[in-house]
Amino acid sequence: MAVERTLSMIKPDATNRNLTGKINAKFEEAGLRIVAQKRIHLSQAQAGAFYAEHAERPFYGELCEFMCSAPIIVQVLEGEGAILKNREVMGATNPANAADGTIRKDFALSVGENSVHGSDSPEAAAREISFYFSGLELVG
Ligand code: RTP
Ligand code: MG
Repeated sequence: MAVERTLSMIKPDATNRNLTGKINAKFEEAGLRIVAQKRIHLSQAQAGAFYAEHAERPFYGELCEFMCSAPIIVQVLEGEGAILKNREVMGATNPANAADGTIRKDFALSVGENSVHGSDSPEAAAREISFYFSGLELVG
């Protein structure tokens, strides 16, 4: 399987509870290398732009407000099949449906406050990585 890069966000519910280290340990244990990482505080407009694909969904307003309610960690994870592997490590969107040992099973508070985001396709990964990082910030 090819080495890929994927965009990850550690969401406000997790940064508020100082869970960045525990979440990063799960990525690293799964063989995902953190090749870029920074802490930022999104504006409402930036959160809206990042989640533009969800603009028509009923939870869009709530999601954007939540994502700019506190700082987040944005990061690029690299590894074999990293996009799918990260989705596995994250677990199901709704923590009630997430498998044992996944980030969302262990840490998420609800379907909305679910601790992490991960790109869901190669196209999304390319778009989402370039939303937050320049080429100079990506150290392989
Ligand atoms: P993500 O994009 O964050 O990695 O999560 P996902 O693919 O598992 O979920 P997606 O359907 O893309 O939804 C994006 C985020 O919106 C929030 N959400 N809230 N209240 C709700 O019913 C609801 N559904 C989704 C979650 O924070 C979800 O991660
Ligand atoms: Mg998604």
